Amino acid sequence: MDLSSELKKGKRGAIAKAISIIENDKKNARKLIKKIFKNSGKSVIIGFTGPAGAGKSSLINLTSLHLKKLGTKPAVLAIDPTSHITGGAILGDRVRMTESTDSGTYIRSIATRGATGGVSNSIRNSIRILEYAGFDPIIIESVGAGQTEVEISKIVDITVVVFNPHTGDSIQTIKAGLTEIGDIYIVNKSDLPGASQLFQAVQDYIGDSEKNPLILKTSTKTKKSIAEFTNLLKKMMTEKKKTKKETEKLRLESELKDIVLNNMKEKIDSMFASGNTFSKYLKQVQSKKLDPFDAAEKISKYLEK
Ligand SMILES: Nc1nc2c(ncn2[C@@H]2O[C@H](COP(=O)(O)OP(=O)(O)OP(=O)(O)O)[C@@H](O)[C@H]2O)c(=O)[nH]1
Ligand SMILES: [Mg+2]
Repeated sequence: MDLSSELKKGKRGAIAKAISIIENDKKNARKLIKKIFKNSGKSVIIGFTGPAGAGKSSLINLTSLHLKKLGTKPAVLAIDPTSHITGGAILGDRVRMTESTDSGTYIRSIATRGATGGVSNSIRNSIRILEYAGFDPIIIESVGAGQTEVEISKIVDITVVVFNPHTGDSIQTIKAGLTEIGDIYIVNKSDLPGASQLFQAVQDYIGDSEKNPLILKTSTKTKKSIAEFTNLLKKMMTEKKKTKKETEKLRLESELKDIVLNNMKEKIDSMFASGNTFSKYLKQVQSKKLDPFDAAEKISKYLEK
């Protein structure tokens, strides 16, 4: 049986294989996406982001269980879980997420470091794989920092930002841009001292935000507000479904632009690397036989071929 029909049945082995193809095998990834593209773009994508160790995985674990009880079929993609200091986080994630794994939530770590063709490319297509396998919502966990984060925020429908009172840099992180992206802000580890002050600080920082996001205090230890949070998410999912078709159109527009830009960049890079065309015109410019504008135009014509 071929991979896409195994995927359709939600077979775990097939999902793992398909995502590996997406990550490592450009040619076959393209073939696979061709088969499954048609009905994609319907599942709601929820992003959990925030500083390392804030409790994202623990929260996702409990939330997935609740979401399942509410009749949905969640899957989780953890992005670059080894990218921060503690390392070994993949194992940590597996341990912390075992509960939801046992209940049938699919969890997968994907690396974006060194990924070819852009970070979002592999995330977008991994989402398509999970969607084809019947999952909705698809939860993306990422440590809130840098370019990856910006790219992820273009892909998700609902953004949950998680803070905790134990990271000294929390307020710094709040200032550093996370205030703009959240639909829901979580002050996790509310069982620990400092949670109320942090809650207040978050409220102060995002109080004027246009999105008018919600702020909740949770604890995965005492399970405080977990059910409330999940119900809220479920409600938001229903709302986002209504506009998903339009959102998907815009996303496809930016994806197509990304791919075209990327293809052009590859072409240009390989032209620079191979030397022939570029150095031919460069020499003519350097010997003043050709001006730079004419040379650039000729090079562009060459690239169009
Ligand atoms: N006291 C307390 N500890 C928590 C709570 N939630 C998570 N933790 C602990 O905080 C640590 C980090 O939790 P994770 O869920 O792995 O946090 P994370 O944000 O996914 O971390 P990274 O993926 O490594 O960035 C673990 O030791 C958890 O047991 C909470 O509500 N209260
Ligand atoms: Mg984690």
